[in-house]
Amino acid sequence: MEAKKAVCVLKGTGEVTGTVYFDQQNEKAPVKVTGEITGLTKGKHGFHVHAFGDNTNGCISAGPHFNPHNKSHGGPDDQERHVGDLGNVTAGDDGVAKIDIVDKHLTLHGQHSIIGRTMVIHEKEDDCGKGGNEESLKTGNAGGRLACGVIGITQ
Ligand SMILES: [Cu+2]
Ligand SMILES: [Zn+2]
Repeated sequence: MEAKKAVCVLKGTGEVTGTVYFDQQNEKAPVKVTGEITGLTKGKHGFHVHAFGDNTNGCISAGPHFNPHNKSHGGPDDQERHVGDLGNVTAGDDGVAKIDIVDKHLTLHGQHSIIGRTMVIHEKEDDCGKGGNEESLKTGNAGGRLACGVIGITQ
C-alpha cells in the first residue's frame, strides 16, 4: 500500500487560476482534495475531473466528465455519479474558493486513476443531476469551462 500525491494548476483564458492538491494514503483510502481557486464570481461553481489530459484546444479538449463506470451525472454524495463529479466549490465576496473535499470515488491508483486527466472549474453551479433535463444528467448544467489543468504526479 503506497501513498500517492498529485497536483493540478488551473488556468484559462480569463482571470481564474488555481492550485489543487490530491492526497491518498493508500489504494483503498479516500482522496483528500485541497487548494484554492481565485478570480471567480461569488457563489457556486461546478468542479469536476474530466476524462482526458488534453489541453490542445483549451479546456474543451478535456472531454466529458471522467466516467469509467458509465453512470449518469450526479452529486458527490450520490451513488449514481461520474467518478469525476465533485459537485461545487463556493467563492466568497473576494472571488476565492477554498477547496477541502474528501472523496471516496476518486483514486490515484490503478487503471481508474485520475492522474493524467483534467480538473475543470465551471462558470455556473452544478445542479448535481437534479435539474430535470437531459443535460443535467450529463454535465449538471454547469456551463462554460473557466479554467482547467492536467493532474500530475508530485512528491
Ligand atoms: Cu466539468
Ligand atoms: Zn458528471
